[in-house]
Amino acid sequence: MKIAVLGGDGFVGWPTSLHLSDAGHEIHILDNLSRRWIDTELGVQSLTPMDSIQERTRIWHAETGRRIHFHLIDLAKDYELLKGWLAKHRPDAIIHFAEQRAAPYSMKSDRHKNYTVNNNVNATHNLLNALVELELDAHLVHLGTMGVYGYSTVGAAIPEGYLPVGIETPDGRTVSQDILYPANPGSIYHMTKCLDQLLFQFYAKNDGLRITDLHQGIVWGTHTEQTRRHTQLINRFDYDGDYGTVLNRFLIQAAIGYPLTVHGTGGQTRAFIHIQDSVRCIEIALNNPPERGSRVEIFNQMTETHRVRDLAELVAKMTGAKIAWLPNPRKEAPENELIVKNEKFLGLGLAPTTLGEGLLGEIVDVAKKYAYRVDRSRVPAVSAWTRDIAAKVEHDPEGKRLKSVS
Ligand code: USQ
Repeated sequence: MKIAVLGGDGFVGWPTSLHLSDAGHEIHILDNLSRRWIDTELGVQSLTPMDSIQERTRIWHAETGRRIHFHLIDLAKDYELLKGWLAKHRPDAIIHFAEQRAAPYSMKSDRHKNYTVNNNVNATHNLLNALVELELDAHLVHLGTMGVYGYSTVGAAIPEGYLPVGIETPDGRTVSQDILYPANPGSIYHMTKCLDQLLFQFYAKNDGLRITDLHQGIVWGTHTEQTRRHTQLINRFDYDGDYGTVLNRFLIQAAIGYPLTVHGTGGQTRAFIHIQDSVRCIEIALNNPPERGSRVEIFNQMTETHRVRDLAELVAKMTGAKIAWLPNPRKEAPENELIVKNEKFLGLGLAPTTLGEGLLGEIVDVAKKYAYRVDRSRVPAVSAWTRDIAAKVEHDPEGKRLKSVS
């Protein structure tokens, strides 16, 4: 297949591009490199040293003989450029990762809220609009989030996108219908993914677009089979308070002797998936497109759920790290249960990589190798969800006074 990977320079986009290129597909990365600019804005860098996208693709070609093409395009701002590219290349499938993906970054200030909404919603809408205009029947696979469901404790499993409901009619009958599971975003970032869902519903219904939405959990790990092949193919690895995600952060913190930053009681339960499984799921989704005219296909892309404090205790036990119990910078339930259905990927052959498989130690080793690149002052999460909360997030785990960014 000819596949356009929008946002193919990012944390999941890059290993996905390599994985699909390795499988023999023709890969075109479209990216505005915004994630690299955000590193510059925040004054942080990936734990792992990343080469330019051109250099990465050159190394891939030298290693494998396969070409990955790169096109510098801003989906949210350059509609005509995007449309022109799609008209010229007419890909068979499109994978859409091209969105600002960090909840803390999206909550930093009014400017960051505006940026996240404008960037994410415009990118998605420009893409859908162009597909219709060009009568391009490419299968669109979008990277969504488990966060669209919220993390409330209702005691029942979260279905894969749709909830069957019974509605009473005036004459006393009950009619059944599948509705999108009620959206319950916990940040501006997560809210944009809820808005994406509505855009997908409309365009699938009105124009027959073939769309798969992957509701992904928190990704952990850094290497995949392909990124291991050469030091310059290495994936990015975020550790800072805005872009680092919880389990990877704990592992890096353990590697540099920094107290593990548990927010609140650590009673938050979240869904997780290893990066290797993430790229496999995307391939499975690509190979199982919905029919034209059918509803948006939704998969829960996760393999296990864990409570934050259990993860901290596991990492502490494994490495001897200390745990810091911190005021939570986010507005979120202090404790929640989470049961998630993921039978669709399992039924299509996904064999989950779980926490018990020795990969935690590998990540600590990667973190130790590059520990000299870590700026400890960028480890604390200082983006507060409200002004009231900002006033409480005053000190970092090492006792230094923090300045809230908002
Ligand atoms: N947390 C800590 N300590 C930390 C960092 C986070 O206790 O040092 C807590 C947070 O308060 C939260 C939980 O861990 O309760 C998860 O935070 P996270 O930063 O790992 O994940 P989140 O903000 O939800 O976002 C990440 C990705 C996002 C993806 C989402 C999937 O950045 O792109 O959509 O995970 S999900 O969480 O299932 O919605």
